[in-house]
Amino acid sequence: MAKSLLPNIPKIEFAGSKSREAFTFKHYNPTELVEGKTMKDHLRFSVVYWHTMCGTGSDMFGWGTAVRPWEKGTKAGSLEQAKRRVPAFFEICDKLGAPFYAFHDRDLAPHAKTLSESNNYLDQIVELLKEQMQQTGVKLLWGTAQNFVHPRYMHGAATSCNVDSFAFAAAQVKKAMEVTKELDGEGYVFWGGREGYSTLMNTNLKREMDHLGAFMHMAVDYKKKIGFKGSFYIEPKPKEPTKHQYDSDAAACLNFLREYDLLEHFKLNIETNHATLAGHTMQHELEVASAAGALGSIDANMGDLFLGWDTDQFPTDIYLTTQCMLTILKHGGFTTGGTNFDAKVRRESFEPEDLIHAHIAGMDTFARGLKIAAAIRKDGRIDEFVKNRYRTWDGSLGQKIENGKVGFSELEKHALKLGEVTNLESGRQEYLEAIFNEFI
Ligand code: XLS
Ligand code: NI
Ligand code: NI
Repeated sequence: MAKSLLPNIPKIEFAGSKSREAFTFKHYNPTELVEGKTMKDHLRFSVVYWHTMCGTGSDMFGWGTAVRPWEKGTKAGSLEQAKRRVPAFFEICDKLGAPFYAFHDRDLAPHAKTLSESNNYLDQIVELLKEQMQQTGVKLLWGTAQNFVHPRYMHGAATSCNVDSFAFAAAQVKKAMEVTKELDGEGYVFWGGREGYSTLMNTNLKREMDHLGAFMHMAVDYKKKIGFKGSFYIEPKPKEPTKHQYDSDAAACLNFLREYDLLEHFKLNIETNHATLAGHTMQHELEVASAAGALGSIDANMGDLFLGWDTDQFPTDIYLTTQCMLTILKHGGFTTGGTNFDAKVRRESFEPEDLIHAHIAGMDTFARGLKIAAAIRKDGRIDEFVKNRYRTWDGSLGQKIENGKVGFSELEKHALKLGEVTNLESGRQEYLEAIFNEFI
């Protein structure tokens, strides 16, 4: 056994809601059955490499604050630093009992001077990942390419005005897909961090969207070519870093996928803070994705509604996680997707143990959300109300409309006969909100 890099952190076990021990789960009990399936299989928790290993706590106004003993003596941005992070990361996943993780190519291994050298760095880290995955049993939920940090992507990657940047992005995604396949990843994510614009003055929107469509088709072709069986996801986000991103929300992504004939190849990876930046609730985005049969995975975090940017906080709001789990359960649960903590500790939470507290908080909050959602479903009053609310549609007229058997003329005849609509009923929002609260 290698030496522990977090010697003060025990293996985190379920201790029940009465426990006062910090390093225990109060609600996440991986083997507990909910609706006939274990919590572990429902939630499919995943730890992200980028925030967890590479987050320094720096912001626009201040240097990094994070203390990471495993990096001691290494140079920032060096391959040696990247290598030191690997065992620390898997120790964290292992101690949390998180079954999955996710990465960007360039947060595993640093940028090098040339593409082939960068690929070589990545290959060296992939070997270490394989060893750790083997030892711990932690699996890869998804991989992705970081096509937004380097200056070559200043105008975008797949939507750059410069064709060489497009080619570079393609090469990077190609390699990231190969690596994801090599590590048996269950999915691959596309998040277009710079696929948008900062002003329309200099932008040919139509041409950029066409290029993005072409890029995605190339990715689909390459997926087939290498026999990668995982799911492809697009992750919507409306802005930041650009003023407007083309994948702005679930509806915009679905329209893009339909317009470019890509819908059958992609699902969505929905992130809470991105939903709120788009002016939607997380549950709205999940419902839109689910309605199109495209709910794939979630980036579990939450934002601060007083701040206008992606604060990527750990999800600790029980209302939020209950709403998420209600929609996810209704959708039939995850298949290749999971609950991926795309979240970072606050700048002031600078100690290694804060990474553990943060994940315990997120995992317990989702476990509670799952249990509460299951209880609300079992109670059935809310579902029954919704079903009943539409019951006029179950009558002969409603059925004719739903089956495309009538048009405006027949409906006019019906309306003339009615004189007025006299059977309207209350929406009972406050009553339903009170029922929801009974279970919180
Ligand atoms: C950034 C995104 C990013 C994606 C993966 O806001 O959430 O981290 O999840 O590229
Ligand atoms: Ni994300
Ligand atoms: Ni984000």
